[in-house]
Amino acid sequence: MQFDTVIHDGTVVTTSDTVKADIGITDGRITAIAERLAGGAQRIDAGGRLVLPGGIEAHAHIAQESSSGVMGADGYLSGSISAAFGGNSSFIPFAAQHRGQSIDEVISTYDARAAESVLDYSYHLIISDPTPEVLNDQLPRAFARGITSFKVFMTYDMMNIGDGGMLDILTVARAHGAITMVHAENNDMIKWMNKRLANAGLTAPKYHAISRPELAEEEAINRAISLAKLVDAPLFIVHVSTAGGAAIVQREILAGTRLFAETCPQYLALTRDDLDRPGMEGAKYICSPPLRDTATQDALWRHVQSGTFTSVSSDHAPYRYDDTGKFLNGRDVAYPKISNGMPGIGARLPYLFSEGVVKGRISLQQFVGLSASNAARTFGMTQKGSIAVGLDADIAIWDPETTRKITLADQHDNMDYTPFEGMELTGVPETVLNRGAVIVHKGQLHAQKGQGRFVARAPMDLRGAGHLVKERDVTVNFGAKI
Ligand code: DUC
Ligand code: ZN
Ligand code: ZN
Repeated sequence: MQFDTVIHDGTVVTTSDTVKADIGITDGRITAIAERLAGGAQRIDAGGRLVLPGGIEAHAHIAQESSSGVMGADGYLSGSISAAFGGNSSFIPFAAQHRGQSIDEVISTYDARAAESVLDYSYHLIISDPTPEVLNDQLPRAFARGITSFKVFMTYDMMNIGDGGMLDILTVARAHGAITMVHAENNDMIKWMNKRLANAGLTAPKYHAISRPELAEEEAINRAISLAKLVDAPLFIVHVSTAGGAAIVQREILAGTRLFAETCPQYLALTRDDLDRPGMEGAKYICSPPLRDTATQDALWRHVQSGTFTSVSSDHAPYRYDDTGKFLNGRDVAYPKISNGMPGIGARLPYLFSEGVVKGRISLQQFVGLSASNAARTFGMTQKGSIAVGLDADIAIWDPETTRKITLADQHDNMDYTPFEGMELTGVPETVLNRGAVIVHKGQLHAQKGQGRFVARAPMDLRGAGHLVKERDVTVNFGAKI
């Protein structure tokens, strides 16, 4: 067999196996896996290296305006390059609908923005305006194009669609085999806390941490799950930041609810003390939900270990520490006026590998699941997320031993800080391939702007699990078809 590329002498890892094997690649796909493969126009020596599925970043804000209209610092070029240096072969950023926009308009805007990507990509649609046209015509058109997931907000006045809006979206999603992602925080609890803090003159960045109580997340996670159960729709809870929230997710998964969730490196690595850095430095650590404490970190790690989380995602939301980003509303402003989010798309996998695999918290198999395979299965990237004959040759070759300190320069994004600066990590994604093309090798970029392709995703298979609540079951609800 003729191969374009052979990766040889590496240790190939999937969610089920760790084997010494060579991989043959033809026309961007994996066409052979064997103990020894000869040939290959290009041969990549993976001796002493781990050959893993390329990461799939399932939560990133790229070329996206925030809920208050602030454009992030990374477009699809810098965002995808940073992701590639961080061991990813594809990503699924958000395409955000702001009120009054049609979904078709949103998708064509993001198609233009994403044309620069060096990674394959899809979008999760953020829905903030679920009008009848959106629900009945525009979302079905988006599904037909292979956009099979979206995010809704339970907080932020400009985004919050209320419980009724969520039920409508969950119902449409259920009908098409799409999955709904939710930012779960109780809006009124946060507004009430904000008012009390403002009245007391407590405006420094550190007060952001207490303005969004753990209970606000826990209550909203509980409510979101109840809403999803009422219409028997799959649900994905994004950026879980609390022990209580994770425990609810775990309990529901064990009870058979079709539920998925993620946490993020910042909730595992950083604490609210980072918001109390001198001057306005704490602004760098403002994200929502906010950073918590070390007890929460321990609890979240236990949930990572025990399988509560589908993935560990970056929630890359890059606002520079200047007046284009964090301080768009001025430097000495109260915390609610500071742009909300932090970068991390390049650091996600090196962090998870080092703190997870190298420190013995998770196995290599779990790492592969949390970094790529689970996102591929959950979000319908059927050609990606594992190493098997027939799949796209999306591969990350890791040097598992080299130790380095995280620096801003290593992130290759458009940011002027990294919240993980100085963290010492072992393990480097040395070579990254997207559909067979080497895009990063030994610290050098080999990708061409725009070589990434849109990935049409498959609907979720909704057979099997799932429960019809009594009140919607025609056999026991007096025959009401609702
Ligand atoms: N939610 C996100 O997912 N990212 C940034 C800010 C937010 O509220
Ligand atoms: Zn969110
Ligand atoms: Zn986010």
